[in-house]
Amino acid sequence: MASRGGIHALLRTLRRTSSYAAGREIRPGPACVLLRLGARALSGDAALCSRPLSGETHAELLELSHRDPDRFWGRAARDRLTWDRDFERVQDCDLQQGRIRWFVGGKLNVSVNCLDVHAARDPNRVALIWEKDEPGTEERVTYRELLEMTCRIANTLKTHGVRKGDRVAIYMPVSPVAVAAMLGCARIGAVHTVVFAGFSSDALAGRIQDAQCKVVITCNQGVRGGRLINLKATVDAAVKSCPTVKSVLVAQRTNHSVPMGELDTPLEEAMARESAECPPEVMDSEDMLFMLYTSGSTGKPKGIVHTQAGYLLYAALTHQHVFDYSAGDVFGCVADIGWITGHSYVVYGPLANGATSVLFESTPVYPDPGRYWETVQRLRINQFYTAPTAIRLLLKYEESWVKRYDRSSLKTLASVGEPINNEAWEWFYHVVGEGRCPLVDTWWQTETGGVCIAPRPAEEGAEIRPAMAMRPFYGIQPALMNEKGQILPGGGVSGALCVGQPWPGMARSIFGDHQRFVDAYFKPYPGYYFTGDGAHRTEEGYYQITGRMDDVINISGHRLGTAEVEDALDEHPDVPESAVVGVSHELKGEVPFAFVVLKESAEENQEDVLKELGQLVATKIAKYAVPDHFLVVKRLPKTRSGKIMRRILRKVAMEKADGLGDTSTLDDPAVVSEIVQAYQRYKSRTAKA
Ligand code: 7RM
Repeated sequence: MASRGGIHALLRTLRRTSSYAAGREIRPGPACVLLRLGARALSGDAALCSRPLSGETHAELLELSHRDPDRFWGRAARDRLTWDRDFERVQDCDLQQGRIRWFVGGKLNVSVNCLDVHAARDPNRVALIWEKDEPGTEERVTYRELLEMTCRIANTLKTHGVRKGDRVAIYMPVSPVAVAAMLGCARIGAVHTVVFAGFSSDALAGRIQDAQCKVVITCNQGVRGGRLINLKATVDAAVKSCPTVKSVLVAQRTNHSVPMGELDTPLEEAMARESAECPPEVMDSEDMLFMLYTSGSTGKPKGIVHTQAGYLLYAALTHQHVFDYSAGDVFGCVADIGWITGHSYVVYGPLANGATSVLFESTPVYPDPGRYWETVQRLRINQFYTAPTAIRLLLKYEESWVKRYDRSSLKTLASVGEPINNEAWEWFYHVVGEGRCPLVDTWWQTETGGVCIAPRPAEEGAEIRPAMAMRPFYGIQPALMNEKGQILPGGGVSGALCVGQPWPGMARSIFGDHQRFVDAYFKPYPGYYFTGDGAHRTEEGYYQITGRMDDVINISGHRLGTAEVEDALDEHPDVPESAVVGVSHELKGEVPFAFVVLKESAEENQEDVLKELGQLVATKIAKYAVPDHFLVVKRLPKTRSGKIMRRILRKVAMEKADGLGDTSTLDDPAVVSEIVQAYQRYKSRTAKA
């Protein structure tokens, strides 16, 4: 099957073709103050210059992080990061204005913190285990090797005209080359924007255009679940409408040769021509590190901006404390690098901590539903981090798919992306973890940079409740608000989840549209960051996330704005308007349900039009965004000012039409019964089919 010599053949070639250099000498950061955050500091690494603070319990640290955040974060930053120049101010933030700045005046390089510091001390430590699609074909990459690859890619980017501040799109699945591409950008101060390799060429083009990328890094093909995906062809189609793109660097994942055009350069050949050393660019704490597009409730996906020091520190600290990582552990986060989870817990957090991070290329059911646990056994994975959608899929199979594999290496289980239901939680905890490993439900967002609410850290052995994120991380101050924008104090309350204090990992802006950033996150509740989620706080003060409060839906942990789907549908000449809502789905959590109004002339060939609509969404966005349900209606429920009332459509589609709530603001309440009837006809049709 698709496999070349792999990373080691590549590294051998690279070494033959140019001088090989081991990790360069590094000096510890200027400020040797250690905050021994937590019971177990990273032995060796962070213990460089250790002088523990008094007060070491999680409760005391938590208290400090709230009482004196500058002291807490200042010490953490000086302890955990290697700086070229110390910062002058811990923070300069104003949540009223949406101004977020951390470690002002500090200088550092993120790739140095993720690679050079570890390569200098322990060059042969394994940084990455690439768990390729075919079981048993994994490859290990040491810190020294990853540093070398990173430098070669960094130099290749320079040769192709990339300078500090330029944007580079990365359109490839998880692999060592992809990680080196991200870090290669960080090395020279370029800004990466990783685009999930499941997105269509139109979606890719939209992101490249918005970010004005100079270079795209991709590979000839992707390999997943035994299938080949022609990524290069998608890039070819996308860059046609992207005049800013001057070069496309193409890595070879398979033997398949793809047509190479004028813009294209084979990546490995280019890397072989470059030096294995690349002096790191000295970056300001607040220079941009990367942007990552994510869906909002309105408009096009937004390029969420993260910067250098604060993001890295927060990713590293949460990686250690939320998952109970300790030196030498093999950390297995199976997310793709196309999402924030891959950025923070496959790449930046684990590498900043000198961990061995697993790159999972396959699917939970390839070649069979035992894949995750067979991988856990073979790689001796200590922390396993996945999404509820995968768990819901796997629990349908015989328990023997889990039990036949040795899971004794596991110490922590973790979940992210959407609320985890009780059944999935219990199965993950009892069947996979044998009731032995803490299972942490981690709540966070692209915008938060890292985990904000999770059961850990907590006092040693503290209780974990099923299906609950529970406790805020250091420095996080959640607040729940009612509709009037008032804080809801105490327990037993539900409201809009906000955060009342800035933290280093939070997003800084939306690329090219800072006002949208301020409006979306800081205007709704002045002085607070608004998450878009609702939450419940129990009498004990534990948080349970109830889900999005806006028009964002969550399909298998993938965030999607219903407005994006509507925009795609409305492009069809026979569709004057449409409305999309999310409805529950047993495996995927939610799926899109589309209500479409068709032109009269199109009513005869409805079936064809609906098929075209599905294709349209797949080409404009991605396959996962294609609605599972299409319902043709004469008109949509609207307010007198012309706003579509999606709340009513959601109720209809969820079959809760008896509790439609207040429909008095509807322009014509008769529309409701029309739609309910259309829905019932649709139901009886699909039931027969
Ligand atoms: C990390 C990530 C963010 C949205 C967020 C929530 C939902 C994520 C949980 C969750 C309940 C969780 N980033 N979400 N984690 N809901 N419990 N543990 O997923 O930007 O892609 O999505 O996902 O609605 O706002 S994301």
